[in-house]
Amino acid sequence: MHQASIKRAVEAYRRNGFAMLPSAFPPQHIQCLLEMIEAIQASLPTLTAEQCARLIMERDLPAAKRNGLTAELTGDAIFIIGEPPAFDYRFAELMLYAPLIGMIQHLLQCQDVRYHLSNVTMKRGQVGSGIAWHRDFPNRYICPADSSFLRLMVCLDGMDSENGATEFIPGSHLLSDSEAARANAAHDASNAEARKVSVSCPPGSLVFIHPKVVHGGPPNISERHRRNLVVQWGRDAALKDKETLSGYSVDEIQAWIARQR
Ligand SMILES: O=C(O)CCC(=O)C(=O)O
Repeated sequence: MHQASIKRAVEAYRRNGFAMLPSAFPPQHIQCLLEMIEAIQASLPTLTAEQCARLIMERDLPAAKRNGLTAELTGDAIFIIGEPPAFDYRFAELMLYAPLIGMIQHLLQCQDVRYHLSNVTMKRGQVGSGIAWHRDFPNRYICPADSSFLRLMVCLDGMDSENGATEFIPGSHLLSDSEAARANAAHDASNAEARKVSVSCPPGSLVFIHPKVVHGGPPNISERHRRNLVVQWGRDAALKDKETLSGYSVDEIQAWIARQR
């Protein structure tokens, strides 16, 4: 990652509430992540009940989120793989890619950053659902008392408006935590529809999401998959027992990986 593009990304994150760094993740790591994701999709019949409970299937989401496409037409397509390191420890290894952790530490202004959660948000070709406008702070899954965290997306396939690119309302993060807790993201988005930005990016790009920026995105109407690895990192060890690694520092995750090998 070049210093000048990092500086621009940090400024964009502070100003707009999101930032994109193009093609910043090594191609061999992207390939490995895609293979692990497709191995999970292909092994659905043999997954344990505990693993199945971590999946959200397209067929279980409302048809309205897929432009009316019926549940049957989505087959076995997975929408979200929750806690991917519980399927393959190498997901955790790749999340620790050093330049990535450096960016997270920089944006959170904290050296001892803590893992909160991760997932793969799929939007598979033709069937991938849209995501409603929302702010990540507050959320009902893993959320500290304040907005001292962020989400990072590793965009494995790249994104464009046809394959369901993430959309943002720039500047919508500029409110207090208590205002964010009372705000209605859908309402805020409809008031600012004209300012909406769709993030187009090549494979391997990184997107940093401020916890209070309003974001969402349309369904995937292309033939191509749009697979993103999403990781939430924070300054505090939020909700330790939600996922195996929740609350872990980088060193603790490394020690956990060493035990899985
Ligand atoms: O996958 C996306 O496009 C957005 C993910 C998202 O909204 C989130 O993790 O909060």
